[in-house]
Amino acid sequence: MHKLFSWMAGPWQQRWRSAQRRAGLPSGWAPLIASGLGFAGLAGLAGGCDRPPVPSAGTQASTQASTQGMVWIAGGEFSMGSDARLAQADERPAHPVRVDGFWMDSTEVTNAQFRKFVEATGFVTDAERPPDLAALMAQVPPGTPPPPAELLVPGSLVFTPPQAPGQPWWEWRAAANWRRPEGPASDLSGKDDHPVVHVSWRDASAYAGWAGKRLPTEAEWEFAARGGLHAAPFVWGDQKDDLGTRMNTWQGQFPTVRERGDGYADTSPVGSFPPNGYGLYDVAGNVWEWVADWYRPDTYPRRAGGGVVVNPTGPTSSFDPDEPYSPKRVCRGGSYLCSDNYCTGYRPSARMKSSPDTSLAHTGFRCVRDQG
Ligand SMILES: [Ca+2]
Ligand SMILES: [Ca+2]
Repeated sequence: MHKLFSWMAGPWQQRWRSAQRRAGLPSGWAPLIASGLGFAGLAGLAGGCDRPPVPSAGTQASTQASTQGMVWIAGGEFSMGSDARLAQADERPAHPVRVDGFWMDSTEVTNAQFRKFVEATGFVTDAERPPDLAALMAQVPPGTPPPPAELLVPGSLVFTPPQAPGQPWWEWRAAANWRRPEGPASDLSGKDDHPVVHVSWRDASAYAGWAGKRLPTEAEWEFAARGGLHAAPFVWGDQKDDLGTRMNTWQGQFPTVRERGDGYADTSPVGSFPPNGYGLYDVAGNVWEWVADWYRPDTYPRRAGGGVVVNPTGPTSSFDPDEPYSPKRVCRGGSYLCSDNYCTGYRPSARMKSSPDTSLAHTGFRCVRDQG
């Protein structure tokens, strides 16, 4: 569903639910608000086209793409997914997967890195473009009323603590984008080494292509995030001790009480917390990270019993029963909005999904590169 729809309130919600019922679909996004999986699931996106936009100028960062800032992840076999108590249905069952070796960015892509890409190519992100109404309406059930024309302006979703129980915590804010993450009055001062946010899957893919890299597959991401600790519930092991020293997440009761127990209420400079066993920083927390795969909740059950799955690239198309008209890609690793008491998306098996043109204040990415 388009991010505008996720923001609109009151009578429009009732009309949308009616359209959902007429289409024989679950009346969706109010339950999502309470589910935690609604973090990004609420936020479909404009554009609709899944093909990453091509930068308008320049080609690649260099013809000999560098592995500077990357670590070599020797491939291997691991148990993907989880059957542990905290695992959501779409993380089950754990199943054997093998991936070949690859290079991976040791950190999330930073604002400074993304700025170089934009300066070299003139690239314009999805959040900086007006939504395409036709593509937007293709992501909601027939009969859904369109948003008011005055809302069809560039913008993105910014986290705003709800003032009352049941209110959404994402606010659609015009002119919010990667350069101005809180809206027109904000900028990136002091945030060069913070992860870039408000970038869509399409934007992330375009950056990766320019850098001579690609987005990791979901299997590559999870293999790397586990850091050699296969089947451990956390990227550092089994102990749920002092999470504030491990990663940048949410301390306090989400979504109303935000404490700075780990030192950061929002994003943190990449590499502010200890790396995992493979030398990768912030694979738990800070920002969610786009991966290449389409999302389906039944990806893992479809693999079960088939032996070791080798270099899986995910399903060929997406389906999310919560929003069946909105194809979605997978995000991994949790964010500064994930809390111990509410959302445990920082677990290495946790999966999030969002439409490929969605941008959010807590979602970024990192890239990988093949050997050779
Ligand atoms: Ca924090
Ligand atoms: Ca992360």
